[in-house]
Amino acid sequence: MSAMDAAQLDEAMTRLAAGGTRVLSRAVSLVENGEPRGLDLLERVYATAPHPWVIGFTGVGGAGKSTLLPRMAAHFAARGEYVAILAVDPSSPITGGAVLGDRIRSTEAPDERIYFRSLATRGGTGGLATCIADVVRLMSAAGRRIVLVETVGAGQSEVAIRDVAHATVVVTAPGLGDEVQAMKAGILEIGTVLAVNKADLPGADEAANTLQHVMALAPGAGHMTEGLNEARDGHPARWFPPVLKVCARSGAGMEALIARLEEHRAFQERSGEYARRNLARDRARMDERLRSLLMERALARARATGVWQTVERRLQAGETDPMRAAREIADAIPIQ
Ligand SMILES: Nc1nc2c(ncn2[C@@H]2O[C@H](COP(=O)(O)OP(=O)(O)OP(=O)(O)O)[C@@H](O)[C@H]2O)c(=O)[nH]1
Ligand SMILES: [Mg+2]
Repeated sequence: MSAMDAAQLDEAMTRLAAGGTRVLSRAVSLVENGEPRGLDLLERVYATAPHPWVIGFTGVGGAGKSTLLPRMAAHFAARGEYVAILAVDPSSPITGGAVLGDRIRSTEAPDERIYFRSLATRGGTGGLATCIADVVRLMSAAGRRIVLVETVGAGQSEVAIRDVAHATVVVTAPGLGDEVQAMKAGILEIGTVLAVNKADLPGADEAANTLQHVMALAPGAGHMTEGLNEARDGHPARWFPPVLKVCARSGAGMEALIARLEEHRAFQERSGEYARRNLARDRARMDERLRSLLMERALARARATGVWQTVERRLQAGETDPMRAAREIADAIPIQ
């Protein structure tokens, strides 16, 4: 648990940069478990590694996300890119069978250009979004500048991924009947691309058409074409989510999907949105780190002056309650 010295950190960073998956897996565990050595490492990681390009994938269970991500990663890898796939499941216990299976899979991955990892974290003290952001940045330090993130389970993880991703692919498939559900959840609004997977199955065309119609009815959709709409009639350039049919099983449509995402990234870079998202992430991380540093210092101070012990004794004796006790300690800590 003890912290690492400078020489050990240098070595850890060098080994990370070499791209080895075993070293990377150990580093992720340190960060995921919120260990002091993980924090030491993160200080180096944030100081040296740039933000990677992060693409989030969301959509109902069974749409084919877990099949699609490795397939997409393989296409990136074939171009010589190093990629990370993160599956985020805050609901599953750390010792869960599926997660264990996934972790084993990561060390057996046939292509070292593709690193797979599932995160079963509940986010520790800093919250889920912070943990994902840290792991994402760690991937960059390990030379993986493209990170694909799959949300598993609904709600919390989707929000956390939206915070950290530059783009979101909403995945659906024929026969799931979830178009209406997706509309209700407002999920179409967050999509960069709407991918209708399982194009090999009957009903894929119909599902894609339905989605296109739904999108055309969205507020502000009038006269927009799929993808990039250049500035005109007083409107700035805007992005309208294209609907794409893909087949994760055969890989059909994968290059088109990647091309759309790259087009979107170029648009974001040009408009400044890409940098804005990175900055928002950095600000959130700064605040989170500041919170925990101040907390550590304040508690150390309260213990050193004996205030914490005095109030805690009164709590034990039933002379105060937890809420009042906390306020008493906080009030006794001088803030210069
Ligand atoms: N026919 C066909 N089946 C597919 C395709 N892609 C995925 N599947 C199948 O669909 C099922 C669900 O795929 P997953 O990749 O596990 O779906 P998921 O979205 O990750 O599901 P959750 O993790 O439960 O949310 C599996 O049986 C896949 O083999 C495809 O392109 N065509
Ligand atoms: Mg899955």
